[in-house]
Amino acid sequence: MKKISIIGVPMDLGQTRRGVDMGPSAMRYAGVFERLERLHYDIEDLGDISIGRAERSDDEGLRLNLRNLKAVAEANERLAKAVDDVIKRGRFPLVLGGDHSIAIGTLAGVAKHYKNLGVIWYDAHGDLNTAETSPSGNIHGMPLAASLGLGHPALTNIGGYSPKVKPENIVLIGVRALDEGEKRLIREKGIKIYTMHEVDRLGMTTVMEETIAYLKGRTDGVHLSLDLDGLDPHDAPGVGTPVIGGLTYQESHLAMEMLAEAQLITSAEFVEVNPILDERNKTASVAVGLMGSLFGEKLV
Ligand code: 5AB
Ligand code: MN
Ligand code: MN
Ligand code: MN
Repeated sequence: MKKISIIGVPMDLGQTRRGVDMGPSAMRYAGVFERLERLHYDIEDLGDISIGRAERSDDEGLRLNLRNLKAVAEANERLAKAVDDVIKRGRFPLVLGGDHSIAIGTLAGVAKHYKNLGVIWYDAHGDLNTAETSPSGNIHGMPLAASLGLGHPALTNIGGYSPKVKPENIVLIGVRALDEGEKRLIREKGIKIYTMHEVDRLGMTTVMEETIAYLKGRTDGVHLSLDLDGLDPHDAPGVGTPVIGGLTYQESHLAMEMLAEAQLITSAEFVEVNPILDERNKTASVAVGLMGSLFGEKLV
């Protein structure tokens, strides 16, 4: 029986919209624990990682184009440790965000347990910026680059090692908003990507069949990093950086169901839920529903 440990990460320092720190509470309120318990998992909730506070004048971070660098790095070190402990205890880490900068810490905790960790990045964005290419200085746009070993050492060396993941072990799904530097990086490193164009042309069934076949052959564990803004804002309005033309609720459930069937995923995080921007906790509920499908919930 799968044993799941929930870790909340009330992080909002990786971007500038307040409220995403309440994401873990919103997903708990939407019933994540009960939902998975009903599927007969051994489930525990470890509570929240402490985040610290933004420095009043974050001069260093702003000079580097890395807003709140110190606080983000410190929280990610704590998260990496917590995730590492969960895996050492033979349990599945389920991380609830918080903004996407926390993927740096999650991956730092996960990747040391695998020789060839795969990553599915389900997101409207590539999150492949560094301070040099970022138009915003927001670290939530940088976690995948940092995990590849690109960017400031305070981010790339979380957990005391780098890189966490190889470019050929990554699959991006749902992408529809990339900065120029990110496009260059994807081309240079040959990162596998299903933009909305490919999802529309091939259909989600083929996208997931190909993704699963691709990762099954080359990885010994796969982390799912699901940014709720990968979904269309119609289905997931409570996110800080919505982009029109996204993945539907149905496509997303299908993707999770196919991952469940393939028994591919060994760790997961659901990020960027912002209850202040949401409609009656809709986005948190959608997130919890997707977790249900990921963990094997069936309609009949
Ligand atoms: B998210 C943008 N590329 O770097 C940047 O929500 C947006 O974790 C990043 O995917 C969005 O600021 C980060 C313009
Ligand atoms: Mn995003
Ligand atoms: Mn993201
Ligand atoms: Mn976002």
